[in-house]
Amino acid sequence: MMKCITCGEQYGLDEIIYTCIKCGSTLEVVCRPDVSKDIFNCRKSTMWKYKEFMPVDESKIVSLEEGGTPFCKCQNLGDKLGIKLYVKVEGSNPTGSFKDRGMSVGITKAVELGVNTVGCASTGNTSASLAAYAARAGKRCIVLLPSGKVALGKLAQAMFHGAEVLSVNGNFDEALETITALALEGQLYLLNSVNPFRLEGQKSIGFEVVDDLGWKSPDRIILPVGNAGNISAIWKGVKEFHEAGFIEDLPMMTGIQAVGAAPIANAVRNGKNSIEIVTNPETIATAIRIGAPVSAQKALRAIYESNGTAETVTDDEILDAQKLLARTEGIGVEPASAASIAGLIKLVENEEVDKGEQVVCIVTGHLLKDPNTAINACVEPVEIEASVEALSKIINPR
Ligand code: AN7
Repeated sequence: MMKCITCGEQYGLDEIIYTCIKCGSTLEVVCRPDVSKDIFNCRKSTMWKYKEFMPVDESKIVSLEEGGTPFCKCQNLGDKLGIKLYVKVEGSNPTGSFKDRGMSVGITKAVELGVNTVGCASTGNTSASLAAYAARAGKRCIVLLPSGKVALGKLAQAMFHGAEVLSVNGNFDEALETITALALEGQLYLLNSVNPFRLEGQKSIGFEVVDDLGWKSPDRIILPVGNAGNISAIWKGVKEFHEAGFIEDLPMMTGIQAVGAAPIANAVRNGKNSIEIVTNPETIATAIRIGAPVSAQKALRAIYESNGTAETVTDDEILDAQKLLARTEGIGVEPASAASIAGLIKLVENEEVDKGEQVVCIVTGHLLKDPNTAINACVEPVEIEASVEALSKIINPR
């Protein structure tokens, strides 16, 4: 069943509904399979390894083998910061971001429901992912993007996979409001993260982190927060495995936002249980350029219940962290993803993260999602003649 997180009203899993009819709050899927974790042994390393925890019909699964992403120990950066650091590389998913986990479940649900048209508003990655999974399932796909504010790689993906791409004169929040209204008229099935089935897929990040650590929770999970679906999903995942008795402890959920788009971090700083909408969100990390996150309430619960926190970072801090991760660990991520590393650095400096803590940073999207930002951060290659002499002069100047 689905359940309202505020008033507890219950709904069937095959109702097409995005928010509570009684009180307007967000919904979540309740999923409590009675299984042993031994069933996961010997299964292929994709997020469907945990299929008993996914509330869809197994025979209808639409998958590109998402999940099972690298869990890299980062000794260089960890030593530098005085912590034990792991990075979960979500850029290694089929379309290059964590959204694929949510879309696999979301599109499977669309197939179960028998809808013909799916849609989303997006800062880019959601649309790239939806376009690919909709193509695989043979569904018509409509995406609304904030004009001029979507990184090139993501735009290329959405168009190339055959989505009908519309550029909205406005920001992400306005685009989402528009397409939500269309969905409520029944014109398409909405696959933004307000759709609780999206979060069911994304909770598998939490499953994998504790599985990767040998059925132990890390001290802390740090991730970028935009529409606030992912932090809510990961918290749901680790809690489900905790309730199932697979792990004994829970991580402190720590969300990072850009200074210019920080409704959640602002609320946490002031100890508030609700957000104030940011009307003109701005950051170079266009993926998280969001002022009215739909899962704000779930995210705030995750942070408070887990004794976690939230922090803001500047665009310069994001770009510095992006380069640091690329050059000390070889992991290339897009700016929004680097916010998790920038936030970690800040929290270590402020002594909010303790020395020796075991920290997992979720890096959410691949470097090449935003090629312009990457190129702009570098100097152009030196041009030389095609001769050994010219080359050795450059690489070994005397
Ligand atoms: C790389 O694609 O909202 O807090 O429309 O692409 O769950 O929203 C993207 C979000 C972090 C924030 N990192 O996750 C979209 C969109 C990357 C992202 C986030 C996004 P949420």
